[in-house]
Amino acid sequence: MPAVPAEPWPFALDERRVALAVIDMQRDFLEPGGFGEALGNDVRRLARIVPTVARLLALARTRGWPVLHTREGHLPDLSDCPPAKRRRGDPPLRIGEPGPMGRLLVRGEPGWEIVPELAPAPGEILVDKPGKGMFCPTDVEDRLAGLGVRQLVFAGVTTEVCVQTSMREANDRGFECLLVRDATASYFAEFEAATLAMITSQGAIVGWTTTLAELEEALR
Ligand code: C5J
Repeated sequence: MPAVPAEPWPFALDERRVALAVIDMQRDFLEPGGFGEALGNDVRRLARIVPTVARLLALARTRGWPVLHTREGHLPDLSDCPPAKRRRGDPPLRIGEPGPMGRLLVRGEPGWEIVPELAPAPGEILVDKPGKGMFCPTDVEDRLAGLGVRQLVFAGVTTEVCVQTSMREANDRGFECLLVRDATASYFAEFEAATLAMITSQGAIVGWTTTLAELEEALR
């Protein structure tokens, strides 16, 4: 088993039991005119990790790991969007309102799609989730169990919201979680740094972090 250099200590990667989870690399979060920008964010910090996530995806595919992609979004009638969630943000720019890439954060709209550079390949797992965490309420736990997956390598956006929530959910379910630091981003540099620190604190209380170069090197 390769030991991947990681914080707080090396991660014993088991390639027979690992999958890659790419969280919410959707146009709505990464491109101007989407939900992220509607919330007042500068999307450029997120867009710049796309080449790194593409390299990580290529690595996982070459190694034959299962790959899953999550998408945050709501049904067109918004019946799966709690009013408390919809009330956040300016009324004309709330979830379900029209934007330059279609209705904000609604399934099937152009903005809800994964950015073309990271498009899922045939056979990869798509997890459509109405919330921030990928387990709530989805069938991902059963699908991972069916594949014998016990370790998850994480990438995606945003570090402190959907990535961290999904990692915490996975950690509570007994998965060993490794986040690739340069393949995740937040709209806020300070939240990104704080999340990376809190994940690995107290002896990997949520999981481990590494860099893509360290992971590549460990697998060479
Ligand atoms: C947010 C996400 N930030 N994918 N979603 O609302 O992190």
